[in-house]
Amino acid sequence: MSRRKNARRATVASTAVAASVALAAAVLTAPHWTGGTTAGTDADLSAAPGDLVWSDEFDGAAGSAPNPAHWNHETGDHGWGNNELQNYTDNRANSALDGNGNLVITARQETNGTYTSARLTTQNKIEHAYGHIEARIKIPRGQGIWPAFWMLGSDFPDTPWPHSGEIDIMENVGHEPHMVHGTVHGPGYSGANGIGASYTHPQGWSFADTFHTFAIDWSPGSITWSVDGHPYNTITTNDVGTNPWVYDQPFFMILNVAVGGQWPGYPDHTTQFPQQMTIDYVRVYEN
Ligand SMILES: [Ca+2]
Repeated sequence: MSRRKNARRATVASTAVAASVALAAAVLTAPHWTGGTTAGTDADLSAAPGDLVWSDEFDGAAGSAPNPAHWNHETGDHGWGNNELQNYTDNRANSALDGNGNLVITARQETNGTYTSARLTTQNKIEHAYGHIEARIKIPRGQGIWPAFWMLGSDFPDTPWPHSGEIDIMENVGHEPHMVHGTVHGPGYSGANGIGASYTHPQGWSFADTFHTFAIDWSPGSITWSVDGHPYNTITTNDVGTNPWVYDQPFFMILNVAVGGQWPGYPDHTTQFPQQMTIDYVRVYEN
């Protein structure tokens, strides 16, 4: 297991104007990436999860909406603080169950050249502190495509980002098809100074080729990231130094596919649309 701190860009966390401004400033001052890779050679598996306390298995009729008791749509085309291109919609063309037990988020290039996609959150519906939080996902692919499974503190936006806390369970940028990233952003360590690590596919294959499970094991003062049961990074209160540890509170979950942005760059002639992120389930277990 390798452990490192990567400087990297912020994930957008903003629906509030004030938070957008703050986040945009953080992002714009953080235009470099100095991260490295973590080989997927860990032999030990995550601790066995405890009782399942919540899940969405995404069972339902093809074309139906994700369960509104669990999921909100966040919509808009304002760039989300990262100069992203997509307009997030609540149209079934951008998010729907597939009838085979999956939620599919589809990023499309529309006939007028613009991009649409979807961003779903569990805010004010499903919020948890601690446990084993896992999703089984087949990510999309391509330059400028940016899928993510992540969380924000439930007090956002009343508590502005990054003081609200952000836990990125899985992010991928299309120009790194063999790599995923796990990161926390908090006060004093956000944007370029977010703390995290990356995990490289053990065979060097694209994560978009098949389903993978992306998880955190989260307990007071500690978060461990894993892919397919292989832990690859642990961050504890020691890692944030004198900065606040803001992860001892409930968080809500987010699933989205962004198109373009400072970190992933932008689609080019190699990028094919539509692109789909297929989510088999999201599960929360007690630790
Ligand atoms: Ca399923």
